[in-house]
Amino acid sequence: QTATPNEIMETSANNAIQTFYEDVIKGLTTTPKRLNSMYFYDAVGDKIFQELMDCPEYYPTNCELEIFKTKTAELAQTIMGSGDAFDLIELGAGDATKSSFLLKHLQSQQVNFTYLPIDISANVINYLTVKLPLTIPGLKITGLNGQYFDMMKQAAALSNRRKVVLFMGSNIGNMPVNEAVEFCKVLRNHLEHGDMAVIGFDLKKSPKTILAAYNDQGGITKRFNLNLLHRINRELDGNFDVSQFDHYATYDPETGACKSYLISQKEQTVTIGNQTIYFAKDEHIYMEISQKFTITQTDQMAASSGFKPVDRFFDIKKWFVDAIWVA
Ligand code: AVI
Repeated sequence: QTATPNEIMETSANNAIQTFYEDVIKGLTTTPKRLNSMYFYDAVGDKIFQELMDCPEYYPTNCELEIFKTKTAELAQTIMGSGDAFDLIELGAGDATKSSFLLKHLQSQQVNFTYLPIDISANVINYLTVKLPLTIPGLKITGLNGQYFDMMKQAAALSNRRKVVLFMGSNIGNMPVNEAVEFCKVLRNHLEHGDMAVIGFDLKKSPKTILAAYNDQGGITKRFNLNLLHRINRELDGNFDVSQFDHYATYDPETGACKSYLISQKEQTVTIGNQTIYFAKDEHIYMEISQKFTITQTDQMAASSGFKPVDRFFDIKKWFVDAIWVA
């Protein structure tokens, strides 16, 4: 018997919940406790992240937006290479606010390219495939809904044109450095010689500026972190008393690691499904790393994953870089 589309959707939703549950239990039963920041982004988390991007202390979004707004022509020139038709793939496209500046420019110059946004959210892909051709008439777009590398395989199967991959927003900083190198190696393995990657890195700067961005006065980052506990309550039958956890952010200027934690305000137990988790007073849950880089480190990362750095674009303050690598 073949499954109906509804049954297939239900099964994959159940699998996602099961994986979420297993990851949460595994993370909260190891020492020190940890949760994976990729689970920040449910519908509520997406909204809080939007608020965060608009808050005065959170600078990375504005810096990269400035690069895409003011260096559009140079960026376009670099990625166009010899001018042959190419595929522009964006990993984790979101609402494509920043990349839209590049897309508009390429379209206005009648460059022959297809935009392939990849996102884990079907909503995002549906929205982009409807909205972008309205705001950028004539844009060729093929949305791909799924995991990055599964979708890159699909993109390779769709055409043998040269590929340019955008991986922006300093998303690479949410992996520990060794995992980020592994990620870039896998990315390289999904590309052909001559393909390109445009990678957004948040750079080392005044530790106070960095810490303020991850410990904003309005408490948006705190809500962003605590939302994961609410999400566990909502989706995994948890009973976190969220008011008994506080947000704590650190930045280490030596390593460039900005880390956030939730701290248990008292001795307490929490149940999630049929598991009981004990928290000592002041015990922490490690939530997220947002790694900051030097230019030398970005070049080293390119070299150790099989890319050659060929160009870079900075914002005016040099707080952020979009590095251009060739495979
Ligand atoms: C998505 N990512 C690059 C953000 C960052 O800056 O690490 C997520 C974030 N976490 C706290 N504030 C923003």
